[in-house]
Amino acid sequence: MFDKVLIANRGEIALRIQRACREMGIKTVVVHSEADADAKYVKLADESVCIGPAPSAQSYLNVPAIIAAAEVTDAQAIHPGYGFLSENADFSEKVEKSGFVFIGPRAETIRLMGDKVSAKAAMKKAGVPVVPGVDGALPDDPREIIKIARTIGYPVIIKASGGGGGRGMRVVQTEAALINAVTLTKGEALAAFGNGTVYMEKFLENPRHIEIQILADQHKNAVYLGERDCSMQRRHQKIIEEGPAPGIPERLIAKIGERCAEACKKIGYRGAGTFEFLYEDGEFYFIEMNTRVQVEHPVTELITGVDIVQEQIKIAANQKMTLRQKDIIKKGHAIECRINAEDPNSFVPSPGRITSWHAPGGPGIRVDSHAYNGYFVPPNYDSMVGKLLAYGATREQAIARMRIALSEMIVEGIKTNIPLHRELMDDAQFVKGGFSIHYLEQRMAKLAERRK
Ligand code: MV4
Repeated sequence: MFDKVLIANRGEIALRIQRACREMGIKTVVVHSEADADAKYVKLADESVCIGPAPSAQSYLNVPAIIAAAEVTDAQAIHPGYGFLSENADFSEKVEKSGFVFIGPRAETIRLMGDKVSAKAAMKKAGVPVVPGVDGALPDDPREIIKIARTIGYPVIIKASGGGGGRGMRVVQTEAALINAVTLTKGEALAAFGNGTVYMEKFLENPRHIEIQILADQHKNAVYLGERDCSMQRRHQKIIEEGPAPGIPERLIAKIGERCAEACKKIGYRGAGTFEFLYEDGEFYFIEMNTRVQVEHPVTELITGVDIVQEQIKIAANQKMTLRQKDIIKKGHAIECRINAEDPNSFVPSPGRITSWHAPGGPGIRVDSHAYNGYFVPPNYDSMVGKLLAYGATREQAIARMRIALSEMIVEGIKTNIPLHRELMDDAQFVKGGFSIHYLEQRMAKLAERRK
């Protein structure tokens, strides 16, 4: 096992990784920007290294500075967390070439999944169901493109191969709009990702976003840890995640989960990962794979009792997974509310000094946050200041506990989305469960209409 791990991230996930390391007897180095120098989680680490000024491009994305920090502190492995460099194949390659272990998949796998056309092809070949349509990149010839769209049937969606997470997509309703939409998407993709490759899928009108968490080691073992329903989102920012997914039969989850684990073995996947699916009318359609630990991983930890971050570290250290599929038993229900420093109505970020912070507690409550009384939320990064999770024997109990926790929670000095979460815990559709990815935006539009 490693003696010392460098954490190349900030905020709650830097603290989360630190806790995993501490429990395993591993020393930690946290790298930080000037804006994060005074944060308590930085002081809690065994060592810390300032790697640059506040802007991410000069600190959390500064590859030479991070590798130099690993060298001077004698760390053996680097945990990238989520965001920043976590899905950057060039970074993972440089980390390994410099003699450190990258806690994540091989660079080759990150590259394969980063390109959505190749990811989809690889998953289809490995037996994972994908959105029906014509596979591969779109050709240049407009007549060919029109033919492909006719085969698929309208509406279709044009997606950038270099995109993902909602970047670089366009829905097309009619043939008249098709070629212009393809040209626009290609141009945007080239500008944003340096890759003008686009592909086409049947557009699913009202899907749910269901994802499968997996773990795979370097000894041909792979398991799935069940699913999360991440449909409560706005502009591709998830707000609430939960598991199990309400109303989806366990046999369907087991079937798709087995396919995912099997696919991991086939492609030689290493580490933790997530298969993202759209779910509509009882069918799963693979859209993307995330090759990192995700914000919402604690939902799965609460249901399975598996510490996903510790498993990532053990896998990176080339240990054999002791977990077998039969040992993974889903129990109870977990809900996560992302607590963001933002206006609850306009979603405009609200950085600044937290003048009062009171975290809830009690049975089934977990708070993953680096914030505290007097903490300054820097304006330079993501607005998430923490995650509030509620676990219960049933979904009803988890919701009841989440309501109480949200009523206890106090954050003053900045605006947060806690009022929105309080509303959603009493929202009839949320309480019923099983809403689509469009629910939150439709609800907001309705409320705005009523205010007129
Ligand atoms: C889709 C889709 C409907 N049909 N693909 C958006 C993020 C990216 N991961 C894929 N996305 C979508 N792909 C087909 N064929 C609808 C979305 C989508 C979406 C997906 C997951 C979560 C939120 C979403 C919000 C809007 C659109």
